[in-house]
Amino acid sequence: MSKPSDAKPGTDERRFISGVVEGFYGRPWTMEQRTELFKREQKWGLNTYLYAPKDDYKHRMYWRDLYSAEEAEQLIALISAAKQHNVEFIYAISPGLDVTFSNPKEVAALKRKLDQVKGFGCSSFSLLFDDIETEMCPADKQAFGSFAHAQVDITNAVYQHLGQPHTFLFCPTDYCAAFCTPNVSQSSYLHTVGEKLLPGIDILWTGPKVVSHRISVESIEEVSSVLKRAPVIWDNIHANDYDPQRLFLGPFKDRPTKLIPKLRGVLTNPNCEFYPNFVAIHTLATWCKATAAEGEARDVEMDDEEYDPCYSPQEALTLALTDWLQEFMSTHQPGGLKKDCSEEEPMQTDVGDSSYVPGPGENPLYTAEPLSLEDLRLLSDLFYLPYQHGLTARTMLHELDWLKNHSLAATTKTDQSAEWCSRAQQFDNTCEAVVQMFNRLSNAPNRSILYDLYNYICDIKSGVGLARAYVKTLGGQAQPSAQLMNNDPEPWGFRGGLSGEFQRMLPCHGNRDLFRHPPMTAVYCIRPYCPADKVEVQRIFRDMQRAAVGKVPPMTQPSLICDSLSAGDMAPSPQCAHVLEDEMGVCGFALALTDAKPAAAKIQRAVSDSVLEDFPSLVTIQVLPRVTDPSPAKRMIGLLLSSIKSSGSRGVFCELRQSDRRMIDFYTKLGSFKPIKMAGLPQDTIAMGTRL
Ligand code: GDL
Repeated sequence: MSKPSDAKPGTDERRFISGVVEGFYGRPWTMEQRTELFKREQKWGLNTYLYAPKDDYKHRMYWRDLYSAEEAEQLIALISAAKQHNVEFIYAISPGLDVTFSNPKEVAALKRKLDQVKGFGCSSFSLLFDDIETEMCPADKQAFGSFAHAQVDITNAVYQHLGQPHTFLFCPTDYCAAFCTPNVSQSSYLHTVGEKLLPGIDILWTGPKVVSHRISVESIEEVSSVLKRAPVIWDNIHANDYDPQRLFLGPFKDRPTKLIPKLRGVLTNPNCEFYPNFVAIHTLATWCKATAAEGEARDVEMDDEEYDPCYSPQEALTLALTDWLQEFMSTHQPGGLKKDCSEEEPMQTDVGDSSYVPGPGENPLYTAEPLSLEDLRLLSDLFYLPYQHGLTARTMLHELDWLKNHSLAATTKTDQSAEWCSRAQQFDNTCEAVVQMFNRLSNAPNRSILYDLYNYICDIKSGVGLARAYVKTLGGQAQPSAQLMNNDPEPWGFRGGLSGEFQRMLPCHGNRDLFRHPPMTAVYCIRPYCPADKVEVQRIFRDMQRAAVGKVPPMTQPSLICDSLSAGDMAPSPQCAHVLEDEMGVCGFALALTDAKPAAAKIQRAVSDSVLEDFPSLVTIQVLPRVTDPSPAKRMIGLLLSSIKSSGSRGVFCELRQSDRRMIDFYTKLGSFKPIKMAGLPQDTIAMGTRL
């Protein structure tokens, strides 16, 4: 057995693997784009590129076929470009569609192919078994105890054949917790892989799901103990190959930096379009560097699970967008304008006749303001992350919803209120900002980025345009145009193609909006709160605080008496706490203290005896916006109030931030809660109470 090929004793033998996996379905990147990627990786401190384009013929479907002389030349150049930029090139192959594991000829074919690539100068390899049929053929069933045994056998053989490369990655078929039967810790597939795969082979893992919303330290500890090694995360957070209308320009997030020492590495499998991946890769690089700040920051014990002292997604995004803005201005790319554009110059730089000066009475040259950082922020907000829209997008959806529900058609009033008009105007301004962003993007000198973004920005411009026109008709400012009313609309009047049509025929459009989930099909469970719920309750509390106040950091908000309950600093009274669950987990809570005094004392708030006489108990309730049905929250508060009453209490009160319109609405609609006067209430907060 030969020694690991490129281990450099005392150097970076086990350096953290960080970089990009080109592992999506669809058109692979070009050699030119990949070389550009290596440059960027080097500049930003990332060290690895995993070559795994699903629809590259010879990576997967025709994995046995050797490369032609011409292809070989290209791969040799690519591998050497990676070396030049200090990026480790890992060549991956996916034989799982049709390999017969037990046939020695198949094993030989695999070795032959990888030997050829080794001959191109590549010294790191990977075998991928994701997205394949799990049923073995009869010959393999006879030869192997299980699918895991078959995969491990061929992987170990190839790894040894190649001389135990320094980096060798294996992608299991069960590559995320959701795929494990019955779960990670009891998966016999993963246990076999963990026990039998040679220790020098690292294992790829996408987290709890294929596209993981969050990846927790606990989940990685669990899988590492089964795999007997720290995994390399194959992160699909920015992958968009599953939906042609989506693109992800938000920051790498919801992976605590505490994960870094628990992982062997992270590779992001980003958007299919090469150029828009600037943010995905740049923010991953910032995240990977977060260990540098480790020492003192790690000592800070933060209660907020989501707060990461070493990494701020918003700051990382700003850094990325600031650099990206420069990139938009660059003309050094295929199809870019030949001439640098300064701010004063017209953007339409027709190289052939740039000296044209319009005469008197003629059209002035078309001019456009240069793209700004704010434009890019807006763009990122509109195309944010798979489980979250950016702030502006959320605000627009929220405002449209409000405008719709509070328009004349929805109320009995005869005139749109001043508030309605001002919010409609604000909505219109944001729509206009989207249009302006589109115009400035279309004029950016870097055409390569623009062309990758074009379909997406056109689509959002149309979507926003429709919403804008609708709000105008609600406000009575515009008559629906002949085009809108027409029975023979233009094709853009029926968007989304056949797939869109199928979606619209399914209940609730067959999907779950990030903004609003279908309420009717959800089943809710209300159960007593237990100490293990503390973390989820804290998360909901923080999420809702952020959503209510936008960008204001939670610590700068005034303290409310009930905060210590929601934040888990004080335990609720026995039998006076419930949580609400739906199929995705805990989605709400209702907590109470039969005696509010200790909670008030904790934040040094003097509540008058007369208030406490009438309302001695304290309640707090929160429900995530995905619960659009108000009845579960009503039931929860009903249960809570009856427990408080049976403890002998005469009344309850709650405190609310003015910004928390949803909860104020909720209590108001209950009818029994009325605003109460309370001395010493912080600014912008109100108190409501009810007798029992
Ligand atoms: C997957 C595929 C990946 C694809 C991604 C997102 C892995 C290991 N495999 O399951 O090729 O791009 O989903 O659609 O993630």
